[in-house]
Amino acid sequence: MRIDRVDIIHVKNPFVHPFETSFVRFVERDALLIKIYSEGLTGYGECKAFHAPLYNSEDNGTCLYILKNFLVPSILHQDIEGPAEFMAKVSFIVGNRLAKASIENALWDLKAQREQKSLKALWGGVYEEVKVGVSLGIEPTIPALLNKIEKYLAEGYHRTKLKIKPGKDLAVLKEVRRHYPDITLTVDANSDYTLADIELFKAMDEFNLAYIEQPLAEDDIIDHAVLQKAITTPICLDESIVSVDAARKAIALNSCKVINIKSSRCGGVGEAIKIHDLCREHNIPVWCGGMTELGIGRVQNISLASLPNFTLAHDIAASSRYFAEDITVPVVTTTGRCTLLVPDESNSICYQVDEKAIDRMLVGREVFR
Ligand code: OSB
Ligand code: MG
Repeated sequence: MRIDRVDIIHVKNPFVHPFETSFVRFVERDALLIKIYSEGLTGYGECKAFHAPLYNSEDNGTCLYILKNFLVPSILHQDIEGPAEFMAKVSFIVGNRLAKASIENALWDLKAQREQKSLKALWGGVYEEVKVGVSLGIEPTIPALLNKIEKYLAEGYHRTKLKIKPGKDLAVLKEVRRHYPDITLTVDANSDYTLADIELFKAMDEFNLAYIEQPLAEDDIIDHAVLQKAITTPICLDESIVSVDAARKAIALNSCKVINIKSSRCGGVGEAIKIHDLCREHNIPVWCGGMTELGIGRVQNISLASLPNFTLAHDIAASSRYFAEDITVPVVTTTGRCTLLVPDESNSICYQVDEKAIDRMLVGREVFR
């Protein structure tokens, strides 16, 4: 496909409630969108970076730099066969996976349109619907958190994940378990602990968590193995799994029993599928992680989550859980069973990008042609 023009679109969309993680309290989704024009079609991708390099080493500023100086020039006015050829072409660039994935995702959108196939068909999805879980931010008080849990349980979310950080962990968990002894509960530490906290994680075993997500640092694959050996609760890696190679090492070392797959974090859907396949061979269940994305990314996540080894509930909440307004028509909404229906050839589910909504959220646009 010949690439005629690329737009990098900067938008901001306020959260309906601030979302607090161990690393920052988000009040808005500050995001870059990619629009690629090719032979009369347009494909969209969403860059999952944040305003600052807090989740990993990239942010919107670094992504914009890499996009403008390397990634856009590598495709503009070129004939690109598809996402895989693009990834091979930019493999000389070390890291910068969130930036690469934003273009890769837009190329998948174009490929699906050109071949008139769903992403589910292109990626080998099998499920008609996927289960959603909720990720709850750190709240100022335990009663405030209990209120949120109650609200989302009433909506039917299939798993409740609590963000934790040092000082906001065991005491919170104890209260939550006292009120909800039987719910499927997990925690996400976003890398905020070290092996010095091993006793704290041993103490978590009594709360019967489905898994503890990313307790230690991104590059601490050995320490995660030591921790996994010392506790019965499964560890689920998020930040650490930046590639299929990272997944291979984590599995070989027994650093985790579950993996959260985010296509953005590992440089695109092509790599995400390789991780999925590897985990399937090794009986490691996976689920689709989220980056509080806008609709473009959220919709692509639904199709990824339809692959066979995505067996645990996903962080693909209804859009309204984060935003009053979103950039797709329709906006992502859960079924009465708190699942999401996967668009494919056999149903009429079709998400379109809402360009008027993008214009309302617009901060700036750079056009490359
Ligand atoms: O670690 O999974 C994470 C949000 C921002 C950055 C990292 C993470 C998260 C979430 C929210 O947990 C997931 C979502 O609902 O999009
Ligand atoms: Mg996480």
